[in-house]
Amino acid sequence: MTTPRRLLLVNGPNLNLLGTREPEIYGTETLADVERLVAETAAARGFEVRAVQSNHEGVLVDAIHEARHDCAGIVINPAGLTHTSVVLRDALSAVELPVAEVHISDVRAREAFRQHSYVADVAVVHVIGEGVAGYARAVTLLCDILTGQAEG
Ligand code: CA2
Repeated sequence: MTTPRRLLLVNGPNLNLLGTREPEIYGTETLADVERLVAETAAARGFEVRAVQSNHEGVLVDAIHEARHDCAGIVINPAGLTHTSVVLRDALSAVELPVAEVHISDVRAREAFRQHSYVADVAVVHVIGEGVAGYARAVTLLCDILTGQAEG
């Protein structure tokens, strides 16, 4: 079977509020802006994108499971589930697709409870604290891996 030219973009709980609250932490761009940026960045590399955002863990797990049928990789900002969810981590691990983990804010410089990510060691790309632009870099790095252009 040929590798599908599609990425799954997953945004976790509360990211539907992006651009409406806490602009000093998360900026003023909206979830729609993020989804557009990811789609445009991926299209430039020949990939289409299926985007999902949910405030419900099980919906995200189902979307990740579906991806194994028709996606080549996953870009995910698990939001608060990053720091709590073995369930989400197990789903990402189970589908055996390359995963790019994105955080808009620099979680390393924030509260202690944000320092641990259950997703980090099942991801091959990590982009942290680069704002919404970090999603574009994550897509580029993931596409490099998928098309065999990664360095090192
Ligand atoms: O920096 C990130 O991207 C985070 O994944 C965002 C999560 C947070 O729990 C992580 O520690 C770091 C929070 C997402 C909630 O997003 C909001 C956006 C605007 C207003 C309120 C929440």
